[in-house]
Amino acid sequence: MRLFGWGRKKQDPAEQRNSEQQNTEQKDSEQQSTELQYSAQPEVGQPEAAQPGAAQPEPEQPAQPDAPARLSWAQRLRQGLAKTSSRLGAGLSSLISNGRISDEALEELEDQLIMGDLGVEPSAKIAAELRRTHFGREASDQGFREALANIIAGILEPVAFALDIKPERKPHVLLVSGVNGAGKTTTIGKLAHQFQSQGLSVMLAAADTYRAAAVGQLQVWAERAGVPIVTGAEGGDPAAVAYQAVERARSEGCDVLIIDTAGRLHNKADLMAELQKVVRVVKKLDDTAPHDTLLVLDATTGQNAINQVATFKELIDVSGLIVTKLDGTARGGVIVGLADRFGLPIHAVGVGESLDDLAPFDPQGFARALVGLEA
Ligand SMILES: Nc1nc2c(ncn2[C@@H]2O[C@H](COP(=O)(O)OP(=O)(O)OP(=O)(O)O)[C@@H](O)[C@H]2O)c(=O)[nH]1
Ligand SMILES: [Mg+2]
Repeated sequence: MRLFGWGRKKQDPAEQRNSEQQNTEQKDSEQQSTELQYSAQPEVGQPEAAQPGAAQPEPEQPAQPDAPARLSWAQRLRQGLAKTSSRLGAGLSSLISNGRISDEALEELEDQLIMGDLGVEPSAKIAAELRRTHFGREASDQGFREALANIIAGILEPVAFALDIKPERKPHVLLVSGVNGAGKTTTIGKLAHQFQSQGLSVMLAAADTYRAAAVGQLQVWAERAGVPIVTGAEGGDPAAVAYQAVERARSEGCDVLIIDTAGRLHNKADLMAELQKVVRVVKKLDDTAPHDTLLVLDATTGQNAINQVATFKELIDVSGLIVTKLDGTARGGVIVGLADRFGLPIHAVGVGESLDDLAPFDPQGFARALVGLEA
């Protein structure tokens, strides 16, 4: 069963990762720094500051039924990308002011794309492709944007894969990783809701035992989505929580188990050891699990998201990405860089803080929104 009921099916993970590895090994070796930098978002409930029993941060309430109609996810994405597209848009309009595409114009475009967080290499590729197809030719503003959107969509299409959930695994295990504040817990709530509404039975596992408020946050999302949750003691062993959760999901015949993990530990080595232990322990019960290892990335961190993928890929066998906060950032162009550099599936994008704010990754829609075109 596929999340959202559409989208291409992911390749066999082993096959996917082999080809992806070949594709990126060279690029990885070119990477200057893969140091893990944490999200720019303020940390919710620092471990030192949190007291047992302290009030849990209250996540935003879902929209009321009688609230004014919310924007569709595509509108929110467009609004979120407006900052990028208006910057690019101004650049694009000046490029074709004399009706033709010049050398200077293409150089300017490349700079605009880099500033739009698409990354140096993809920006150069896009400009080169436009040169090949449009140099010296007459172009209208609309036509030029269409050409640009098509080239960008061409980079994104190979990575747009829906999550392919196999309920017969009972449970299909999703391990969710990412730096602190990336949006893991929120995304898990949204995923649980999506799966539930598709008729799947879902269970959550609160394997972020490091931060005092983390379990409470996941509990709130479990209630909203109406799904059971397995928790452990604060400061307890996250791998033990994951193990119990797989056992319970199995005994209750659950279709999907989603495991939340810590985004920040004392240091990177601890984070690595903890994630790897969770994977090892889950494999004791099912050596094919976790069936998806998702890395959640905060689009507002821009190019740092690239470093996060490189780092997590060293720690765990990342099978796909979910990019959050595209509703409010001028840095959404980073998705193009992620697609170009890693070729990892991008399963979905976060476009807000409510249950319904997880959208399938639509390369055409995204590319058009990025350059300021209607869907
Ligand atoms: N605007 C917007 N905010 C989001 C989105 N996804 C998550 N957030 C917000 O980002 C903040 C951090 O989200 P969490 O889900 O707690 O992040 P996390 O990765 O679990 O963080 P840690 O548990 O600290 O590692 C919260 O305030 C969320 O409401 C999104 O798609 N759009
Ligand atoms: Mg969390």
